[in-house]
Amino acid sequence: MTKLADVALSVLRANNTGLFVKPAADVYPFQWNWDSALIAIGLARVDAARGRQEVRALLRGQWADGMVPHMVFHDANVDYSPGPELWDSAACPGAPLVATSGLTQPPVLATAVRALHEASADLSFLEEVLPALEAWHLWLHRERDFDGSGLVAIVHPWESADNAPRFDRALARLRRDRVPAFDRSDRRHLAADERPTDRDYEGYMAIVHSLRRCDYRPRSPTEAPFAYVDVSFNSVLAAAEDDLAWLWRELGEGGARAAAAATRVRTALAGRWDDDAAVYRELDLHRGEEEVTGNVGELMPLYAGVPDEPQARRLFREALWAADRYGPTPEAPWAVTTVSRSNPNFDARRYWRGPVWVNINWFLVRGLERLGLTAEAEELRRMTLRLVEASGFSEYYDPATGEPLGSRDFSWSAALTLDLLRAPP
Ligand code: 9WN
Repeated sequence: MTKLADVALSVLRANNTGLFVKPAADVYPFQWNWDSALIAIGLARVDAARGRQEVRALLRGQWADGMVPHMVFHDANVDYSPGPELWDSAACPGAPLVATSGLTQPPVLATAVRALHEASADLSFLEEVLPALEAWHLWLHRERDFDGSGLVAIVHPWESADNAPRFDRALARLRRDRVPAFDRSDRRHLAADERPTDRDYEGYMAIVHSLRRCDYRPRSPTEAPFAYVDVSFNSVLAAAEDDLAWLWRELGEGGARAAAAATRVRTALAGRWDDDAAVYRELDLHRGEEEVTGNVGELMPLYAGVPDEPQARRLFREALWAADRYGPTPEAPWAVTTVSRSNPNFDARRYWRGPVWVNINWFLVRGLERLGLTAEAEELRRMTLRLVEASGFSEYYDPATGEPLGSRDFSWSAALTLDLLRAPP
């Protein structure tokens, strides 16, 4: 094992609660959905049994209708707010015994289960968890494909990239007059200029309070104050459906539903290609117009294998690696930025509004590899490893200086480094 892998592993050990690996020691003491999946992908490289435990712990939070929540509040005496009291999940029909949030997050979990299976096959584990994954994916298509497009909508920015500028207009529209006072534990740990603003949080709270009235199950965009067909979320879903179909075949089943769903989502995403901008268009359902947003989500169909090879090459050259958009420049050598430099809302330090994130780079490396852009994938993979080597396993990084931002010793940055290093299982 390399020194970098050793340090990555020590971060995961330090954040291990015994039941699950928390995203970070102080800032994020509970279990988050896609964090656990990404952590399990790293664990597949070093300790698949521990990775399976991560999946099991998350699935304890699954609701009767199939939703796997974005947060699971396992018993813990910790300083975190807004916490379980905001959601009051126990009052909702079909909620599990453990307290959870009422939202979901990008469904990376099937991809994690596949990574664990490829590292060390365990058919009985597949028998245990595939029905739960199937139920969650079915729930997404049933409950969230509001417009029948084949793509699912998110109903809260916390289901994707919190304060990304692509959500600004939808948040600005919200009524905030009845939002009760709230506390933010993040403020006790992190610099305010690296986090969402209080105005953003008022919007987040307004959406939660509104969704609470329908037990977090809006039947249409009219019942959901925020309804956004997020390209990034759908790209993760398409890849996860592929992986779920693959897993069913390992069990000797056809996986036909998941395979058909992967094709449906991928075809719908392909229809979002914008030939002028060489990226994919997003859609705010309340606004009703597809648009190029200058947010990194518009590159994510690469991860799901959506573009053909000429499109993928254009996306790389004209967007992902372009100096005036997401790529490196002599003054700001670290890529990929989470917001295009040409977007007036680009902010090099503030959370999902510009900084480089390891998980986004990992998704894009995978996508480039999948489409056969091997040299490009390798360049991004090596850059990402140089970044964590220079600046540690932070939550995100300043693209100009590489300065670590947000929480230090962040679990998915460490876990995905183990995967990017390609450590032997
Ligand atoms: C709110 C845990 C989570 C990630 C999200 C990231 C951030 C929470 C926050 O942290 O969200 O859910 O407090 O800002 O945006 O992607 O899963 O790491």
